[in-house]
Amino acid sequence: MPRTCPPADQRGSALVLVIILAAVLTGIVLFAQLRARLDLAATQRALTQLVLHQAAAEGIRTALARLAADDEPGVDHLRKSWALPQLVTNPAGIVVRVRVIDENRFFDWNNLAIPPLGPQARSANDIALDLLNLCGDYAPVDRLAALGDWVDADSSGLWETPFYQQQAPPASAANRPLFAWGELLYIHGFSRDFFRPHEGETVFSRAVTNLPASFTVVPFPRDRPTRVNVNTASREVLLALAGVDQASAIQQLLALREAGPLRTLQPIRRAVAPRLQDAVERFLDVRSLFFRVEAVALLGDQSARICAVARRDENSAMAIVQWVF
Ligand SMILES: [Ca+2]
Repeated sequence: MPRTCPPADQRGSALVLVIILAAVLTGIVLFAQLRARLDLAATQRALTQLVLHQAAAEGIRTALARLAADDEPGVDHLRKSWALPQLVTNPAGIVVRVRVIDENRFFDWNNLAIPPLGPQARSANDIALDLLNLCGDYAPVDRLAALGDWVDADSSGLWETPFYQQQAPPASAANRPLFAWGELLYIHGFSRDFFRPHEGETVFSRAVTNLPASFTVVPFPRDRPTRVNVNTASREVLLALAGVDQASAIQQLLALREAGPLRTLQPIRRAVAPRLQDAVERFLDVRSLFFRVEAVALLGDQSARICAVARRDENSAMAIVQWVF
């Protein structure tokens, strides 16, 4: 029986079908390849991110080792090797930037939890009040009272839990040290606007210093103040500590410091008025115990940042107090 060819239109339809099928198959293959490439790129980025975190953590570890190896831990100043920013490139080509910030340069907000030694003694509240004035805040009284009630352990005060219970939503005073700056926003008087840089001609723009350069949060429970290091603190922090009427004493102190780090508090004991001796003994030191260590690892367009607050004890042993990722 003779074989017959399908009609031309049927052959044409089959060809079109084959072409469509081939196109669909090609599309599926291309899509699968693209998907595989994207998955591979995402996996490579995730892997790189992990390696960057490890490199940043290694940067933190190296900085802590440098702090622990300090051959004169009883005196700290900003010319020491740990205070110099480090920039290294590891064998994998990752650039790691490490910075150590002396937390004892600043006045710790948490000092507000420490009661004064007596009615005549200069208190943490007095110091913070002068320092806020120098930051351009000329009405800090209620703000500081609210902060004191928030961080002190007791529940007696105008700005304790009953005040926050009347707010929406109701809250309670923490009655413990602050762990981070952000917590201040829960406290009466510390709005976002208060922390925002003030542009233009305002009292804040004419201030001689600012909040980040003056205060810190040391997230560590204590029964005594976090001291300010006389060798690393700014003029304004020292002035607030001694009292704003002690400008000439602080000027003498800064001149002495220029010549070399102070190894005792004796020069400032001699310089400031007798009524301020308590403040010197209680709030000043020539060494630092708390450090903020920041490490950033960079490779191409990727980066990882780790920050830690560390404490150095009397034996130069370092311990992490808080990790900040
Ligand atoms: Ca309280």
